[in-house]
Amino acid sequence: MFQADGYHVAVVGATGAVGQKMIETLENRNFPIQTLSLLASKRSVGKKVSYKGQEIEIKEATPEAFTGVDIALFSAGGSISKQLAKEAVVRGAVVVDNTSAFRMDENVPLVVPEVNEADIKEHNGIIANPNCSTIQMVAALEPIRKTYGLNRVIVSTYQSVSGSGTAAVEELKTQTKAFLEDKEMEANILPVKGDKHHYPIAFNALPQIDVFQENGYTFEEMKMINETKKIMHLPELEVAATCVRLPFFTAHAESVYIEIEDENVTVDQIKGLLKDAPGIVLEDDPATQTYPTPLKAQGKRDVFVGRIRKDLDRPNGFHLWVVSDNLLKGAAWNSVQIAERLVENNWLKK
Ligand code: NAP
Ligand code: 3JM
Repeated sequence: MFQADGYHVAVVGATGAVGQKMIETLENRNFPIQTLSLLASKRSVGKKVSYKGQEIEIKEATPEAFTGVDIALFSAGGSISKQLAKEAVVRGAVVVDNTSAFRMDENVPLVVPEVNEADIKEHNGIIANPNCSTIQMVAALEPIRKTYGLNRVIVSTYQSVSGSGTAAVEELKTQTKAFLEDKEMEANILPVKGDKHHYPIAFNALPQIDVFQENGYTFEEMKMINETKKIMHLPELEVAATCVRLPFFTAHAESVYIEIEDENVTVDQIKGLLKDAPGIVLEDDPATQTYPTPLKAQGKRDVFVGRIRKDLDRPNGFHLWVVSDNLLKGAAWNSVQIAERLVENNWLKK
């Protein structure tokens, strides 16, 4: 089960929605692990989590917990990453960070392996995992950009509650039950945990994910805008985003409008590119009502694309529907993929 020639791996936020999927993904991928440290807050110390049939006790995430760790996967929120990621790095670990803490830092690569794998090797101890909504979109757009160029992106998202953690998942369950029993729905978590105003998510749609910025966009929208330009190495790319939370549990869907450089491209040519692209599954056949949905994408590692149409007014415009499991490709799987590339390419040590 544990390999003597494997790595010392730590998962920070091991009790959370993302952390749990990280542990599952490490297990499913048979990642070469010699020791596995599962770290969370003080509240969880002593809880047990199973890995390959063995019960592992949760320990508190402290600077000393990273002694001897080779690879640390962080998903305990931005403030924990800001406190502890560098503590892990000074102790010799390479950190794959799932939070927004370092994503726009120019010394930190921001990586979706299907798009910019080579950026991993430029790391200085920390590699950032992009936001879930960004990851699935850039994975779908990269094959198109490579062949036909990309000028503009306008995206609207349809995001599940698991993106806001286990408390939001519980809140949707409780509110749904209350609503169906004609009781008052209590809202304590969404749209932003810890914020002043809360709205019910059950039977609703919330056009706010993360906090508002001065320009009127939410932080989630600005993450999509800024991260897309960085990952695709297209600082001049025009990107606009509207991010919406909806009452389903897992996977995010996106309506993506793009303008490419070439005006003579057909829908079949775009489909041909996506059909053979790494990590992408094309599910697109109006005749048989075939297209991706969040329920079908749940539990899968791929990014699913369908509903590809040419814009009716602009010859270089296309519309796509992109769906993926936010906890897998959007978080845990993308992080484990980065860890796999680190060890396969011998990029752990500089
Ligand atoms: P969650 O279900 O609420 O889990 C939060 C995790 O953080 C739990 O394991 C929790 O441990 C741990 N934690 C909280 N306070 C801590 C502390 N003081 N010290 C150590 N650990 C602490 O949230 P989630 O959905 O898994 O998300 C976790 C983080 O991952 C998010 O805040 C976000 O930054 C990132 N994330 C990234 C993506 C992405 O798109 N890449 C997607 C979702 C989330 P306890 O159980 O002990 O409280
Ligand atoms: C997804 O520290 C926090 O408040 C976490 C907020 C958060 C983030 C983030 O900004 O790191 C919750 C859910 C993300 C993310 O992936 O960007």
